[in-house]
Amino acid sequence: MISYIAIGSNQADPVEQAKQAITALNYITETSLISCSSLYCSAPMGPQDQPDYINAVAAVETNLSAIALLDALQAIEQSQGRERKAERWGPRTLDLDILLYAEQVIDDQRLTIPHYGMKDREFVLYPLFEIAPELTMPDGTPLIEMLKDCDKNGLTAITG
Ligand code: A4P
Ligand code: MG
Repeated sequence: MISYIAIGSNQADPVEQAKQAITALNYITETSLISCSSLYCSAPMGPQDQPDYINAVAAVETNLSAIALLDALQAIEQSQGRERKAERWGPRTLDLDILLYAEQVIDDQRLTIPHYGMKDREFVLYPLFEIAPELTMPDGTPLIEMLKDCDKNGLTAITG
């Protein structure tokens, strides 16, 4: 299965956090990294009294179920010092969200796929488009159509 993973960080050297997470994806059992977007700098969504984020999107090929992949991603978050706090959309060292898992639509207690927020998030849609310009959502909507309604909001690719 091909799955797309969103990477986000705005604490404790976010560029390094993102790079380390990308490396870690390739070490998940039965999973290999296919491609990864540039790293992007984005303005915080949610509380504004927090640093800008570094965001990226990676594609992996995996034999794991979606839930097993989520477990592996949460283990990576933990190993990179993630603390779960009550504040919604607050700062974090690392957030790894499953955007898409093959063509599947999943709606259970632990997992909503496609990711509920992706359609509104420039820091998800533009990096995803960089690595998968031909992608369509499980409901048939082309990714490129979603971009037309999504302001870049200052999103910039960073080099290095
Ligand atoms: N969960 C359900 N569906 C999924 C999925 N598709 N992928 C559940 C991953 N997890 C999923 O997530 C809470 C629960 O969501 C998980 O236990 C899982 O069972 P979490 O990572 O513990 O909590 P969270 O990260 O605070 O929630 P969430 O919803 O992932 O946060 P968001 O909505 O991603 O917001 N601004 C910029 N510029 N860039 C960012 O990356 N990120 C956030 C976090 C806020 N502002 C941001 C950014
Ligand atoms: Mg998350």
